[in-house]
Amino acid sequence: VEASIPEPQREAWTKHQVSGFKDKDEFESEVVRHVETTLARSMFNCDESAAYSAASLAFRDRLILEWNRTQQRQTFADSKRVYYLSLEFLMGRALDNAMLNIGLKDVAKSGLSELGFRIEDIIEQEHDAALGNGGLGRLAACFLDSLASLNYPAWGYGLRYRYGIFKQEIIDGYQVEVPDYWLDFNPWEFPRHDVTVDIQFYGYVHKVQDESGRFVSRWEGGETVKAVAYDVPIPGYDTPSTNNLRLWSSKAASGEFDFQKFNNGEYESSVADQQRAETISAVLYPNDNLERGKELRLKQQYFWVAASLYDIVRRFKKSKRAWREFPDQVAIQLNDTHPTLAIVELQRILVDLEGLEWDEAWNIVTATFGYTNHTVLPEALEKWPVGLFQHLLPRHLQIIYDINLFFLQSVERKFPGDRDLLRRVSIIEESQPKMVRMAFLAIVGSHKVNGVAELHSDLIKTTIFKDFVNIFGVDKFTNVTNGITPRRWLHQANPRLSALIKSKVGSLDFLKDLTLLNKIELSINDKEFRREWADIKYSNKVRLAKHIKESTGVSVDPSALFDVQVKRIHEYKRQQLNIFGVIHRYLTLKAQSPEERKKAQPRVTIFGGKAAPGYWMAKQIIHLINTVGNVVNNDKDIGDLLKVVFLEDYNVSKAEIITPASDISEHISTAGTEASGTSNMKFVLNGGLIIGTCDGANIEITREIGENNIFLFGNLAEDVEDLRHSHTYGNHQIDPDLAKVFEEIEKGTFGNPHDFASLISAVRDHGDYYLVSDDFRSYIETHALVDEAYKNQEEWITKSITSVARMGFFSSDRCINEYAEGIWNIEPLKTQTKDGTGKDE
Ligand code: NBG
Repeated sequence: VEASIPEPQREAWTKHQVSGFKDKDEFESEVVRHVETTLARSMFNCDESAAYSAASLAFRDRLILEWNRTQQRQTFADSKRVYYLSLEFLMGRALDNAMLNIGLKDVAKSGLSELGFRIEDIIEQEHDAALGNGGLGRLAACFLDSLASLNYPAWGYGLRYRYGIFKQEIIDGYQVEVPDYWLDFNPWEFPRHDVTVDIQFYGYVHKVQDESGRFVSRWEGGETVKAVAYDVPIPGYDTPSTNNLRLWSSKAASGEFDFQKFNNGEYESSVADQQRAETISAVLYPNDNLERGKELRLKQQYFWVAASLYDIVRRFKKSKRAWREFPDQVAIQLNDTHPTLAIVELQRILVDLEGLEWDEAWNIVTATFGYTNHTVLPEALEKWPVGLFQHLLPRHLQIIYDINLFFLQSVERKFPGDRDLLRRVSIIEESQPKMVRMAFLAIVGSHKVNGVAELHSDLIKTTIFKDFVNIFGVDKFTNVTNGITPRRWLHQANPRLSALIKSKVGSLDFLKDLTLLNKIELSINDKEFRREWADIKYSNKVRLAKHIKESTGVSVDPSALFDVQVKRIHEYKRQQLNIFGVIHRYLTLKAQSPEERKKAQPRVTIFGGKAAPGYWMAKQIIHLINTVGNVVNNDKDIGDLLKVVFLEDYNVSKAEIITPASDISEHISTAGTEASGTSNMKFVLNGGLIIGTCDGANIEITREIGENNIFLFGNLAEDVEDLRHSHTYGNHQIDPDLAKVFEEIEKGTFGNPHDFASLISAVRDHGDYYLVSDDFRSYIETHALVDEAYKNQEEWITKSITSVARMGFFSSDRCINEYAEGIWNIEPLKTQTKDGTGKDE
């Protein structure tokens, strides 16, 4: 439908061109207008929540204008776009980020103050957008920030869950999950009720002859659900570029069917249909690094992928180009295997709906997709039963079989007679029941596959995807080490540190080119600078101590060493190693005389993180941390020498308080299990040191900042397999100090020992898969080194400054530039050019 205004009337439009607020006065008048009209309130009933809404709407209006212009620029330029498909976007709060990226936080601050509000209180009103589990979802959010900040033409596509990750409450030391209904009023999204796509499920396939006599497959019958687009503007930092995150929400496809039911008096069942449709986008699956093969999850995946591809293809078709130009216009990145069906769906669109030959279509498909692997853990690799596919997506299963057939034929040509190889690499696992291996499908259907840190990218090439390296050649596999956005994780979370760095770098340019941080190393001996550096850390710790007091009731001394482990609770991340270490420390202190104890370094050990609701062991770990805290924190002999706290409901906005306040943080996964980790980068960027294993990005952090500035311990990835083997087949002796810790737990010192029996037996009796005992000794010894190092505050500050200075590599901007060049082949768009196209003049 032609919706463009005819030439003669455009003058009126131009005359009334809208623009966002530019100064404090205009901001205030926008806030008042929104309070009085959009929210239908007045100065007599404007609370902080209303002020938050109105301020956010004022910023959103500005953003949407820039968003429109950005989209126009991209359309004019007609250059290649990248589409980032992610089932998770862990965005956190939007207002503070928008104010800082646009550069109008000071304006908003004084405006709000004149209207009677403190900006900090207003920011606090916002509910986190928590549409993700952990690192994978937060990485997607950092990537959106970098894509916009670097002016890349990019869209994110995801699901608009009504319930994000659950809220965690700790009741009597146990995790209790509470639903997170976050959409009550969300000023950051634009519903696009005119942008909808009908998505089909179930039904059957039959072959028909088209006009030219060719046999084509038709997928018919089944159920239809409507996808409705909701757009979230993503502001770039210090640029007018504002990109789009499109989230799909499911609705019943209204139509005669419902209407008929309704008229027949089947009111209930027509409402039930409605609800069933809405279930698809109702809730985020709360698993991190775990897949469970539920039908609804597969439905979510297809719903989201089909709607996104329809949108992408619709946009491409407007340009009236030939299909073979599709990969020149479109790059699609698969964030893990969750969107792998997009490969099949595009093949289906091209072959079944657009009439392309199979091979021509397949060349287009493989040139379009890139796949990022985020884990080697077997329990996290997606597999779907063939029967489930057959039922839900019958045509897609046929296409998968065909993709597999052609792939296996090519393998057979290259490695004739190697039946075992064919079995190993088949997209269909010949198990009972047969399974579709999504990672293999993603590899076969993409032109590049990347891991997220060097060690991880090496591991996928030598272990889980080894055969594919032989088949496709090593060049198909690459590494892009993760990164984080310095806008949120330095400037927003730690404004004083950002200001101090600015005073040495000369400007805020380091937020756009993080390698400029290295300039602060020149000031390493500047007394005033060092004092301010230490003072900032201290005041961040005071702020965290206040938060700890308010949320747990425990008083902690800000001058103690703050030791932090915040991340999803998982056996491979080894919070159990940490808490066993804490018990060991407690026992050691208890055994000392009051005189000896005086020499000990006071510590606060801080934990935070959610356990997947069905993950029994992880929940036991949370429980043990809390019972240990209870005993230790109330022990008069111990006092401030050791405190143990568990902060409930760890999320992005809490991370913004916790990260700047750590002295040391723990990244202690069993070597070879943590693909990258990204909080390790956030902590170091905020001047905290880390204790960690030789795993994931810890290795590259060490390379950048120097071995003297990190506390590494534990066995190496290359030795893990042998150790595991020896546990099972050798005489498995556990570490004597760890055995004492177990004895103490079993004595009932920390409550009913029965509650922790499985934690102990996993190590002692069931092969200690995560090498807790093997690494215990070096873990304890390394912590003693941390204590010693901390006593020398001057040395510590030097380490802290040096580390920050050398963190430039870990900006997500670097990372996005690597994807753009090595995988997507896209260029940034100029934001200002004479002809308005955004293309180079
Ligand atoms: C996670 C890894 C992390 C990594 C993030 C982002 C999954 C499947 N993987 O180590 O466990 O930092 O991905 O790449 O959630």
